[in-house]
Amino acid sequence: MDFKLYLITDRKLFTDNALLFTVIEDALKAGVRAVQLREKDLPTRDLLGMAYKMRELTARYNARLFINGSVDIAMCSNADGIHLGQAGMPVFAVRKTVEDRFVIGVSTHNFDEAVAAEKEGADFITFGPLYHTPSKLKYGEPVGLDSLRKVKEKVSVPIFGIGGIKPDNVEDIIGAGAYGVALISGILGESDVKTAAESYLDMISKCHCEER
Ligand code: TZP
Repeated sequence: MDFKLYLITDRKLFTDNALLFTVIEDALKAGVRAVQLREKDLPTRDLLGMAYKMRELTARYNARLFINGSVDIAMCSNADGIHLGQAGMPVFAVRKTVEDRFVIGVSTHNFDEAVAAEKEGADFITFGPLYHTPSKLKYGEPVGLDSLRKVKEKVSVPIFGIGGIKPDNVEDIIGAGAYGVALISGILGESDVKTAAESYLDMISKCHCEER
């Protein structure tokens, strides 16, 4: 794993897709090195078009590209990885098929999902929502840092804290055992995306320096 900040897309935050690509480029200029294309409601061909563009953009900055949920689009767009949810393709089936061709991330929301994801072959997991976030109301109440600590005791793959991440809570999240953080609105919802991304990267490197 060569990134600790995992930026996730949500095109609905923008008036058009071109704007999403502009702000993703601002984040890449700031030093973001991993982007997950997460546009679950898009028809396959539209998603493929976005994946091609996102691959071209992320490659220019030597950044990893993950495709949410879609093994075929990850293959066709030559992405680096696939990010799986709990409702779609199970990790074991994807791992068995792609072997080591793709890095596989898995979204987890409780202890059992986290343990199962590792067992079935995930390279890393996201765990949350840790805090309240309007982006994910359907997952209900935040799971909190104590559950993150419990997952960390059992799971060895890198854990990215997710859900309501702000620069001010990065230190607590990493202190509770997360390897990094994954987020949408904390960066893409800011008017100055480049400065926002830089502040997360600074915070993360500060936390990891203090750990040593
Ligand atoms: N999974 C758990 S919370 C979440 C996802 C995809 C949404 C994160 O969005 P934000 O805006 O960073 O809180």
